[in-house]
Amino acid sequence: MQKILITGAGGFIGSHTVDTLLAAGKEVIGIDDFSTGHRANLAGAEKHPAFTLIEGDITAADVLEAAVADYRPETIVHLAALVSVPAGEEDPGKNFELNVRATQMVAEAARHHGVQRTVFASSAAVYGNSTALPLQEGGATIPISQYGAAKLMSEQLLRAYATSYGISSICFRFFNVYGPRQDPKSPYSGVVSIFAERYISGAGATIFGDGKQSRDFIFVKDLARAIAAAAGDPDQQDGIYNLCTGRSSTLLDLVDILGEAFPETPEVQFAEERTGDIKHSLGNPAAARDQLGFEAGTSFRDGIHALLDSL
Ligand code: UD2
Repeated sequence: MQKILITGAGGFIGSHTVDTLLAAGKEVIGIDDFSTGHRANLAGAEKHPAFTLIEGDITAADVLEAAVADYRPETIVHLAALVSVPAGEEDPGKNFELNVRATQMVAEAARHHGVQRTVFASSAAVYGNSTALPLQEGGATIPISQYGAAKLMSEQLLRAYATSYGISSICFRFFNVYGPRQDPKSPYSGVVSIFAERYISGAGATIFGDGKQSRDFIFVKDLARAIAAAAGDPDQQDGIYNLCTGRSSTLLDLVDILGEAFPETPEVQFAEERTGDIKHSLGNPAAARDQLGFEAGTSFRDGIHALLDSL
């Protein structure tokens, strides 16, 4: 049975990836220190005989090395991270530790123990403020945050490990991911989970700006399917790929869909635009479609309803 080790297994994206890999018949070794992930996210996985959980911090001496030496996975999926742009601005040292040095530790553990491939969670933040929409993998990468810079450095490190040591590398640039298990209470949570939680509790939502800002919102289970395929299918091609839908949705679209589901909710409020916000973000999904056969099939409406059903 193919063995896949996954860092950040208890996180929002990690736990869906674990579930998808287990459903595909893989043996999964998950590592998480539950600093931001939640053990409850792994409730289903922990009942599965092919799942092993290691509780630990991957940047602590030997945690990762020992896990990779013990289990000898074919692939490492590296999702553990300091997970947001604002968190990286608040603590650049921690950002570097978790979003660059940890990647290097993953790559070294891979090199020492014959791992064949790494799959890495990068971000659309590597594109910075580019307005050349839709964003393409070959376009300019000029990050404007500690977080974006670290993700770009990690992509480059993994690419260098591929050329120097032949460890296959697939890096995914996530766009705006939403869906079940994204913690709405985190100050860094995405707008979809914040608004869903507010509508469910009967409170109105506040839009920063005019609501016409748009994002490429991708449903987490679609994203997890792409990650799991990259991890489990050796025929998938090395490279850097956007994980996005290629479809643009505004915040006004979001409140329309939520408003239909909760007609009694108070009118949405409008407030000052958030400093540093970009107006539009949209990815080009062609490379992932053409080279990996991946398509994010879930419509925004269906994804929002799936999220609401999970709450
Ligand atoms: C996302 C990431 C950010 C970075 C960036 C890269 C999250 C939470 N943020 O920022 O870390 O990776 O992408 O491009 O994943 N908004 C409201 N009301 C609220 C909350 C948000 O109007 O209560 C607005 C917000 O001002 C923005 C839009 O919703 O215009 C989307 O906000 P977001 O934080 O979900 O995502 P984004 O793309 O700004």
